Amino acid sequence: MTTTDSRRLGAPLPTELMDAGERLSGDELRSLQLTRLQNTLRHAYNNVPFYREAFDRRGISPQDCHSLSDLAKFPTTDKQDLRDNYPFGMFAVPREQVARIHASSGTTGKPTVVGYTKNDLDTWADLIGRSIRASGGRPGQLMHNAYGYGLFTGGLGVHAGAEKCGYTVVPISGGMTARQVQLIQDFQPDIITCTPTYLLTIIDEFEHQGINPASTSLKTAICGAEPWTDGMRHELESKLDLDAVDIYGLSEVMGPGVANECVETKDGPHIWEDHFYPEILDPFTGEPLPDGEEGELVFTSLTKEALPIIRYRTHDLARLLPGTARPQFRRMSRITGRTDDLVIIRGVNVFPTQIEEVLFTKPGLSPHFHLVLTRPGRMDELSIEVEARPDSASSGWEQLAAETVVAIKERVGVTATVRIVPPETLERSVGKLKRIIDRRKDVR
Ligand code: DLL
Repeated sequence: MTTTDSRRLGAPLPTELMDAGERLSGDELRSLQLTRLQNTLRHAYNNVPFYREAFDRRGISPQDCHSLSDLAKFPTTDKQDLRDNYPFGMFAVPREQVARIHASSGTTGKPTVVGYTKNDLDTWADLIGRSIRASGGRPGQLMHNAYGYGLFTGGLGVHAGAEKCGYTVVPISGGMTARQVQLIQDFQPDIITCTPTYLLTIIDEFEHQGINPASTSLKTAICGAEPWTDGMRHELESKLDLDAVDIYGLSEVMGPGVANECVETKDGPHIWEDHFYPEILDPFTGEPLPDGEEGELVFTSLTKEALPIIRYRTHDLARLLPGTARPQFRRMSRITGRTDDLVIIRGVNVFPTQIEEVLFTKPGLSPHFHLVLTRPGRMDELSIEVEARPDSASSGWEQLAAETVVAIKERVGVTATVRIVPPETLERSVGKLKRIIDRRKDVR
């Protein structure tokens, strides 16, 4: 972890550039949230058979919501519920009123389909505008948008918001990295948007071409769609000489822009609570946990028309923290990981971000790594394949690997094998990186 002192922080957003939601007082926010919550519960109950049945089964109706804490009495929703109602069964408006559809890539089973009315697209665009300003961007700037375009919400979501809010957008999408470098050189963008691991790939490409990545015009990187650590932030900021901030979101709740970090504090994303109500639940019992405790992040949409979502279980682990740069909105700690990415090695829980934090403390190691899971006997084993930095002599790798094994044992509590591989040997990310390679099923 970098300390506050070593962080570079940007200038705060002047009040006159804030939108109405950002100017709400805490009391005004809570009263708006309650009205919007009551409307959303009614809208979902009246128009989506799935919610009507789920509420009825629990013997609860929208009229029973008198305060924000009453939300805890309502049932939660999971990805499986969207799959069971594939493709359009969760929509609360006739399909003709749905202006756009996105879907999450279904690695297992059917994809999750989400929809937006024209008003939903407008709200989303405004929240992207708010997120870019919070990141340090200002209307009039040029944005290089390297999130993937298509059914994924990253590319088009960020694009439409930036365009509506006064930015010039270059819709490059992900991949063809040499071309990305050329266009950054030629167009001189102020902002880049992509996953943190794809930004590493872009940095590599600059270095291949003999260009110092710190010499570009870029001032702001808005990175998200996958977990990343302060060590990674430091790597991106120092290599590119810019501010790197965290944008969070998920398709089922909207897409990018559910929460965004403020550049003046860089202390975890502020949740745009005028549109999304967050809760933290114990991932095993489903019971609500108080602010400050780590658990599963759950969201209820407050303004969505096409796909109102009630108590959606994200499977992302985080804590809710008090607001800082926008005091009325709570922050979320940066995501530790997804419950699905949890690896259990001899009873010890491990997330890739914990390993990432340790690797960044070793100057000879690059940020390119993955975790390999095997099961040679009855027990799962973890090995970490990590690239050396180009300036790290191979004669020192054995020693470096041994030191890293000790550091992982001390800081994460797990015994892992560390294999240092030469620079440029591991596969590079073009979007969301899959950190875990599961070879357990290969073993018979
Ligand atoms: O990844 C939306 C997005 C696009 C967010 C671009 C930010 C930037 P999905 O494909 O539905 O949507 O994946 C959502 O990605 O539940 C988290 O597990 C993970 N995720 C998203 N943002 C972050 C972040 C988009 N900032 C899933 N930090 C979420 C950690 C993130 N994980």
